[in-house]
Amino acid sequence: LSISPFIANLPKVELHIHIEGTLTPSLRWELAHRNGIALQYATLEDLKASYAVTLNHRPELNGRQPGIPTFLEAYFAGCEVLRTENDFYDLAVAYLSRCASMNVLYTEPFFDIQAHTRRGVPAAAVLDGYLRAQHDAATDLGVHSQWIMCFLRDEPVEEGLKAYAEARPWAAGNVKGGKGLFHAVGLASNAYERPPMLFEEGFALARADGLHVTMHCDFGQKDTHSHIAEAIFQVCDGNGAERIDHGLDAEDDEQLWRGLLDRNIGLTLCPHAYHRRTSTEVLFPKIRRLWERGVKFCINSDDPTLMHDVWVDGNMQKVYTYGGFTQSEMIQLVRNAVDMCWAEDHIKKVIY
Ligand code: ES4
Ligand code: ZN
Repeated sequence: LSISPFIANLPKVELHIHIEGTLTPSLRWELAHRNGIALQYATLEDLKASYAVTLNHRPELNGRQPGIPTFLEAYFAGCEVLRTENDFYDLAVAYLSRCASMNVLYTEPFFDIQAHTRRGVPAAAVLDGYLRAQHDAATDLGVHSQWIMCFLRDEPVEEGLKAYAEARPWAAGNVKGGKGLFHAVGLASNAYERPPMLFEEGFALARADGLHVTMHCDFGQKDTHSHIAEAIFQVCDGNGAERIDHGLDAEDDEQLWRGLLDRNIGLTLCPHAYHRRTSTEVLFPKIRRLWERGVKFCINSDDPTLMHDVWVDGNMQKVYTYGGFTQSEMIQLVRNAVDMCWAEDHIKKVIY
């Protein structure tokens, strides 16, 4: 599916992208070499080929094809080469430069601090690398970003709280002396039997610091409807999350989509991620029905390098081509992202 000039030229905002899911095979190869890390692939071509066979993660099956990693295993395996502040800087600058080339003017990338600290990487290496990239991309490329610290929901809650305490000096909000890298917390990784309410204490700490709260409710997960119900009605002292990442399963449950409408909670959808395992005929009418009901959502990429190199422009192209969205509706989808984002007003105004 090639990207039309209309989609390519559209000013964009991306609200659902994991920075670790933007690591290209080429940069991974380069960082492995730089850090003296042996990869299990003999050549860059072999490494690239390994990206074509990543399975979706289906932990409920507790089974897999031998030798082929689940999606999240591949995602965390890629992280291994990220060791120094410069590595994290290079990863982030590569993504933010790509934003410039796609006319993404503003982005809110997720980062998984625990994916690195649990390997012995100092939190400061991760956070200072991203902070420097955030600054340089805004100054040099005009690409502004406000980042989102995710709790790894399949790790113990206590580990998440420790990670938050470590990352807190880099927060925005009302954290005194905060360096301003991230202005929200999220909830990522394997949702299997890990409902949002388990992390209520983490959300409360973040809210007390003046940060925003969002959380993943992955499409097609076990207990997906009850996870979405928690995210809408229960978390944050019953106020609900400010956004939900994915949340597409709300479409076939009236109580849930009405809850999204009533509470003005927007969804950050990633159509290509679902399209990998859902037919065009099922997926795009589903997205269209959400639109017809007035549920607010925007279009994003999730983990582009682990998902066939389909970036936010490719995701928007899919909605345009397969979803029957007009040009003015595509523009409205970008406006939704602007509306849902947590940028300061002067940044929002520049976009639309
Ligand atoms: C993720 Cl739950 C999930 N889905 C896709 N990418 C991810 N990265 C971290 N958690
Ligand atoms: Zn995601």
